[in-house]
Amino acid sequence: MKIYLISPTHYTPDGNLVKSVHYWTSAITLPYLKALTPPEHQVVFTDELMANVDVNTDADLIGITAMGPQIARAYDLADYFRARGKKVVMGGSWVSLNTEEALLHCDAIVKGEAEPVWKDLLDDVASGRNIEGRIYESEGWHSMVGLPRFDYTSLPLFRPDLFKKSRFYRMYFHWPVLASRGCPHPCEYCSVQTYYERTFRSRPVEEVIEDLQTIKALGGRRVLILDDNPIGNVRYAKELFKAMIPLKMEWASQMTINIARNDELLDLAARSGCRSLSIGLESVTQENLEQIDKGFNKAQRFDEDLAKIRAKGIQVIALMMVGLDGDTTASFEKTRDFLVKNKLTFLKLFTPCPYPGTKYYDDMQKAGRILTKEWNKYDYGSPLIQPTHMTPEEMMKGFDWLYKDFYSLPNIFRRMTPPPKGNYLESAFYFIANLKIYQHMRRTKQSWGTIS
Ligand code: B12
Ligand code: SF4
Repeated sequence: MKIYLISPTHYTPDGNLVKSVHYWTSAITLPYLKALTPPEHQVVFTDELMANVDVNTDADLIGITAMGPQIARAYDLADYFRARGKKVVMGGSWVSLNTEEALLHCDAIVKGEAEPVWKDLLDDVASGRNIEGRIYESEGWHSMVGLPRFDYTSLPLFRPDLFKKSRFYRMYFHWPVLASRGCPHPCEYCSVQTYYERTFRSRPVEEVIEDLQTIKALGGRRVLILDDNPIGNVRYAKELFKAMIPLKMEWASQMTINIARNDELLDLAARSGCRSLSIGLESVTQENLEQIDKGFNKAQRFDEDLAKIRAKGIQVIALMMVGLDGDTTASFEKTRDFLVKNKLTFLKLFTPCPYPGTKYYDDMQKAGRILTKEWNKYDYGSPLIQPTHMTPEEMMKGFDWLYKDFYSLPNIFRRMTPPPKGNYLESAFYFIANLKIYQHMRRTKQSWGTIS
């Protein structure tokens, strides 16, 4: 059987497809699903962010994954292929949390992890059994032991040509590695903890190290640990970081600010090559943090926590939400002051996003505060909920202002100088990246919901 797997891109506000010629990392979903597929089937795949979907494919089965605002495009592609008589199956966190809606567009759904059910689904399709309306879901969670290995050179957003010839690209591209799944925290807007039901599981350390060795053998040194929160189990994280030290690789990831509250863990992260961390600070107002059930973030400790991380030469990418219930129009300036004072390397801003399936969605729905259900707007840079102390227009004006001000030339200089001790090449790299974002913001008129 021929299988065609697709990761769609998302639409721009005027309905065009977002395209890119290079990207700093790649999801592993497509090559991983290929590795999970029994060898009697043929699998090809496309990530639409950097390539065009083969709309005339002769595949028997189309598999579509989707994250965030890609879902709108994913449904359009699913409709298109079904109208041409193809069997279409979808998976990923969005469809898993919204099975009824997704089944309007595809034949069947893989709800949750594919490992335990993908083969059954393929057997059903190959033997002509009816899969329409079916939800393939396993009981419980996979142990994460012995996950199949995939071909790293086939990562859909990896550019082998550039990797060979450009030193800049070799620093820029982060090879994705999976160590764990899930997160034990309760943040109520978060689709990850909702999808994984607050579970946290990890792969055996030696299997992760083998993947890192594979990457190293290919000439890669920079890695993205793509987990949602790799310090979800501190003991495991320490063990992993210790085992990574001899590899002398460099890595980035996303995790909670809790890394700063455990000196040994932070030290091991730095020694194992941690260069940058995306951290969900979310808000400088404690009331906001409590409202979204992220009270483990202590706003009054952020200065101290961030200084500790910086002292280890680790760059911090701040993830912040604006427009939460404790925010007023004065919050934008307060947030900017905080970010500049603490010399944050990058900023990713989010408007509150009521992901369907989450508690936050239910709360906002009950309160009648959801402004739109056009999923292509669920890009984190659009007004999706009615704020309490400002209008949606004020929220977006503040959002745009904060982004622009953070990436203004004077603030880039304030934030990036002096650089943290050590890793000076890294600091130079991030300085250039800031200037590139500055340029990008001058050229692009609208909000920047999908800066990644
Ligand atoms: C790498 C990554 C990216 C990369 C690369 C994306 C790419 N196109 O290659 C970049 C940085 C570009 C990116 C961008 C974005 N991302 Co992203 N990304 C990830 C990340 C870190 C890893 C994905 C991955 O490889 N996972 C490992 C694979 C094996 O797991 P998986 O995809 O879940 O697949 C398993 C199952 O879900 C299932 N499955 C999934 N799909 C399918 C499909 C079929 C057919 C089947 C059978 C099964 C199946 O099977 C797999 C095995 O069990 C995830 C977080 C995470 N830990 O997964 C976020 C994540 C998926 N991203 C997310 C978001 C929101 C975005 C952005 C919209 C953010 C933004 N505003 O900029 C953009 C979208 C940009 C775009 N249009 O492409 C969210 C999605 C939330 C949601 N509910 O949809 C996540 C979960 C992060 C988060 N915590 O919020 N992302
Ligand atoms: S800490 Fe991050 S991944 Fe974990 S529940 Fe909160 S938002 Fe989700």
